Amino acid sequence: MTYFPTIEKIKFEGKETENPFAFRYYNPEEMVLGKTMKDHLRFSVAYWHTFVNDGADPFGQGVNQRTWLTDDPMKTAKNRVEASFELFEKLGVEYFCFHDMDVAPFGESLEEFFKNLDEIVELIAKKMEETGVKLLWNTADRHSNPVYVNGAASSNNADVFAISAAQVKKGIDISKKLGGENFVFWGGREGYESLINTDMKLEEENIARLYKMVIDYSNEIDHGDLVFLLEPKPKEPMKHQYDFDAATSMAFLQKYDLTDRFKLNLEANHATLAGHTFEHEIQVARNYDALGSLDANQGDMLLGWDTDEFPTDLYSVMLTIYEVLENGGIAPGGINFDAKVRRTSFEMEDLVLAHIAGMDTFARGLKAAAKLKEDRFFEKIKEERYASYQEGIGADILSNQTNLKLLTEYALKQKNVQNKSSHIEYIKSKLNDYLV
Ligand code: XUL
Ligand code: CO
Repeated sequence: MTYFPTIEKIKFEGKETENPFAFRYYNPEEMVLGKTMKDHLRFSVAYWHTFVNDGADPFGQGVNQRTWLTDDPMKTAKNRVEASFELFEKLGVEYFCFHDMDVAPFGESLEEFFKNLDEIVELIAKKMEETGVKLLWNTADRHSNPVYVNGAASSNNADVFAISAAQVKKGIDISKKLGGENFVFWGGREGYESLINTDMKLEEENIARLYKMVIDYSNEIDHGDLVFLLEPKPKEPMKHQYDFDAATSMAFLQKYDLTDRFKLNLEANHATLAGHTFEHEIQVARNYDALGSLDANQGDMLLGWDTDEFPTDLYSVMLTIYEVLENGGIAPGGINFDAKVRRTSFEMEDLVLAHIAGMDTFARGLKAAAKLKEDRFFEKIKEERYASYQEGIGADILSNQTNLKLLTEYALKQKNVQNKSSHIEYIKSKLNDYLV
């Protein structure tokens, strides 16, 4: 049985090819800065957008043509597993990510959900073994079930806190069984609508309590290498999300002493919703030594919500991958396409075309970023710009050998302080050269 009968294994054919089902830039084994493209990029497919999303929006029903759908939810879930591994192999993507709710139907109760999960996870394990595809991360969906209407670990209802904990425990058990490298917490409904009825301090403390339990449990079951990732997002679904952006999330992790086991999973569209660029968020994470993994997508500045489009904006991707290179790589994280096809791209083949577009954009971005690094493009600019810290008073400041009194003495002697122009327009036009 094949779910993508018209699709062969996608090959690299180079940029001149007219074949839409070929890579024009992504050449997995090609070496870039001493490492294969595939090892730099560690691509992952997001199960929810690719195998579950039906294309419905608030104004219309699902439109996506999907060959795995049946009337029986368990049968559909099994078909999806088969279809997903077929797609991973055809794309040559070695990682995938899923929420518990993506892979198995909830049924009538938590107990039934766990039973369904066990059955499907068994099948996933078999397919992983057969294909060598690995689990980048899994997560517990603690936002779609109506029980989470007031939050999960941040709920005012302690019973809900317990249910959310049980779902997370199951998720970590699944991670252990499947050899997951990371485990994500995106606080889908961890936030609030109004302070009028919200004990924000208690809610945040409770989230931290859950994370302490999570660390303890992973150690207890001998899964202590698992990296936990907090995924910031400023809004949607909640008006105020607690993990607003990278800096807010780091403050939380530091306050509750969680930085040993927790890093960040950063997403491009979440960055722009927070009023930041993706590269800003990555740089913040790097400053804290906390870059974990990336959810690759792009938003639409004209819309202002989380559109989760496949990443095709080369400029932004180039700067993103530059940050990854500066980080010394992204492993054990990866580049997960947390992206969905537009509603008008409803055919099965669009799932393939969209991933090829994202992979090719990242491959091209990688090459441009590697050239920037080889040329020491940004380093040279920054070395010159911060040269005043290399000697004299600047060197004293950097080596902490001065104080307010000494600096005042120095300042009073400076009669003619000169600043230099940044020539930022020239720099931007030179940067454009890396894209052509
Ligand atoms: C939601 C989002 C999630 C997380 C995993 O905006 O990005 O899919 O990546 O829960
Ligand atoms: Co995401």
